[in-house]
Amino acid sequence: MQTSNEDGYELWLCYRRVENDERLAQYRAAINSIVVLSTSATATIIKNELARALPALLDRNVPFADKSVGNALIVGTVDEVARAPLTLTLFPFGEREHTPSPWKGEGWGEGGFSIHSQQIANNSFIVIAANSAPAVLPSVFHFLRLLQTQQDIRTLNIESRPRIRYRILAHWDNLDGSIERGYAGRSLWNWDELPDKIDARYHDYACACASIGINGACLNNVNANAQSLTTEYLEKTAALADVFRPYGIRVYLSPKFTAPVHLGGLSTSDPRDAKVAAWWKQKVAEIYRLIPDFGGFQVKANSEGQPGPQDNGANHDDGANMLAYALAVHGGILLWRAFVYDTSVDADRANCANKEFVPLDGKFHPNVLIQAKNGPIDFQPREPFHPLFGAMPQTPLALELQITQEYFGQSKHLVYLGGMWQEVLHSDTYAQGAGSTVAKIVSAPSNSCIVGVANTGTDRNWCGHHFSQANWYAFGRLAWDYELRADAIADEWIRMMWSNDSDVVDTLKQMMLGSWEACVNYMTPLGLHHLMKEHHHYGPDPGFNNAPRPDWNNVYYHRADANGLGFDRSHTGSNNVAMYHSPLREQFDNIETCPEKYLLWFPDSLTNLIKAA
Ligand code: BDP
Repeated sequence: MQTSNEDGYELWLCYRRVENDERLAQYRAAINSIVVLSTSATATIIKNELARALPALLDRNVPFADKSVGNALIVGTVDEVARAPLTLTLFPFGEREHTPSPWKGEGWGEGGFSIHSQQIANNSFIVIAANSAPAVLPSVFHFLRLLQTQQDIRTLNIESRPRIRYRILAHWDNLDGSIERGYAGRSLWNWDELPDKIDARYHDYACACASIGINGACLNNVNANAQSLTTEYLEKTAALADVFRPYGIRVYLSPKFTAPVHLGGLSTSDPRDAKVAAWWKQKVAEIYRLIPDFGGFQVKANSEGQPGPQDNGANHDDGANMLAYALAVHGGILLWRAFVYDTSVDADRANCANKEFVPLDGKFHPNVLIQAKNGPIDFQPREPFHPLFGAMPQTPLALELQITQEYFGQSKHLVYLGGMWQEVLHSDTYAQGAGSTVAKIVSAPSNSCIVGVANTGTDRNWCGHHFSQANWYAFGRLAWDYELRADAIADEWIRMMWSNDSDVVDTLKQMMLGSWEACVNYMTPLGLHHLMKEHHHYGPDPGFNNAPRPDWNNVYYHRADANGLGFDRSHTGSNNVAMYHSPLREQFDNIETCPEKYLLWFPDSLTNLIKAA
């Protein structure tokens, strides 16, 4: 790796000499040596990263030691720290009060960690301890982030645990190396060379993900190719899983629903057919033989031409449960996407998912999560939150965000998405009264999950645009802790990536924080949406009206004519407002109370106003 990071390859993991002299002196005094307690593969990664980072940040050698001799950094799992053959009792972990965790019965969950300062006699220690071996890595990165952003580390008392259990990057990568909606080169996964050749970049990718707490990668496009489930490709996937494992990252796949026909020679993919279920059971068992910690499947079914259970007269629950059942015995999860918009269900695409999925609430196997995009149309620059959030109380819902800038000027425009994601996460659904935010709904079940459609590729700077890296970064940070503020995330990213100089930080932050709203204003103001060029989705084309289905036409969405413009989703129109809980449904229904940002999304607005005038 280069150290100047001008080409952006190092992402936010570039370690420059600490510019602030006072801080530098403080860090040098605090870290004389490093003790990494375990000997696992993860520990080797930690050692390598600390060996790269600390000498660069502190501008001097920082040796590794077996035993703490004071003013040391101690790194390990909670158990390792407690058992450490050190001459000092470092930390009273055994006496720690644990609050029940939703998924592990312990206070921090499987990903939680602490970073504490401990003063004993004249010696100070910084103890980094995590609940599980893979979680030690993000905790080390958390500590390095403190140095990169020049925080005061004299008295550290940090505890952190992920609020969402599964934090997954979804790669829309095809097996031929192309990427659907990819703007940063080719796929990182070189299927032709795998499993024999392991590109060093796979490690760097995993390291970057681990540094922000991402713990899953779904490797192939949701518009799936059945070939990814052949033994040949599963062996390639297993090779990637082997690389990612010590970084705490599990792999997931998007299966083609008709794989039993394509690969198994069966005459049907009907999920109610015993032979089909048996085929999947066997296929899943094969996957787990090769990849014992395989994460699960992400499925796009009966959506945009992809096959699914409805092709055979079955429904989403039949399809999802059949796959989920096969995964459950191995501990895998099933992400079933709710991105469906069959015009026979409803002419307004924003209504379709609720109409199809709400009646199925409570019918899914416990390891199924229904995955909805942030908004009900399709990752537009601004949408209200998807009304499925808050409408399926008995089903875990996963939130899908799009990191790749399909509708945001792709790799050409600087658009920082942290603010948008913060807005959706903090949107109040009122499902259980005030305070039922999307974030709370998503994080409540033990199988909580957030998925981000990745923006990575083989471009040297990974994301096509240095500033697009900030969106990868913000996704990971928010997935870990949705209470983090988008501006604080931008601040730390700028400091890590560019500089701690206040002029640089202030200038870049201003550009980043204003960029999303600017994008909304020049692309989809006041709730107008779906105005982009067909197919590639770059640039405006409001007059487009030649698509094979009405809801792929831009005129269908803006409805501009001599009388006004905007989509009528009020009770006089598609009645999409009724899918929201009170008081939102009344608020959105009325032009007087509808937030301005949704003026052309919900109410029978300007058309009526103009008619009335
Ligand atoms: C749309 C994309 C399309 C994806 C689809 C999806 O234009 O390429 O396949 O979403 O999420 O935004 O399945």
